[in-house]
Amino acid sequence: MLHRSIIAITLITALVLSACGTESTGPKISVEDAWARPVPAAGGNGAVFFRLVNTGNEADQLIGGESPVAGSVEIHKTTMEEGVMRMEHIPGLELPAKGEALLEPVGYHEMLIGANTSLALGDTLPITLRFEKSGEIQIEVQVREIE
Ligand SMILES: [Cu+2]
Repeated sequence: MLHRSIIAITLITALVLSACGTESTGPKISVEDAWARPVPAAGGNGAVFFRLVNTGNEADQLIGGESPVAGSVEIHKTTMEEGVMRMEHIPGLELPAKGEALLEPVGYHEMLIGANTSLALGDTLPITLRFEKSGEIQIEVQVREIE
């Protein structure tokens, strides 16, 4: 009898979850191909790159992040002006509905300011990405060479 009611509860839960699923609105974000540059020594700065994919029907915005390996994390935009590379701190990066945003070298990145450890090839580091609507998404990032 107890067994039967557990099955009934499980079925009801499954039905409620699937009903929510079909009516879900808002952004639905996944983070793909995350990687970071090596940081030769503690105290240096690092950069994290990835692709954001939003399969939801609402736009969102990447507004920052944090990592236990860095003093702070900022969203930066790299531009080339007359052969000089510049980085500027931007408050947010737009992620369109049913769209993508790419963080790549000579583009956007999440900058690790003041790494508290060196980061060597093959190391992984945790980083929490913060979004305006979706809140926080935690990912693991592998340190790689620039492709
Ligand atoms: Cu930067």
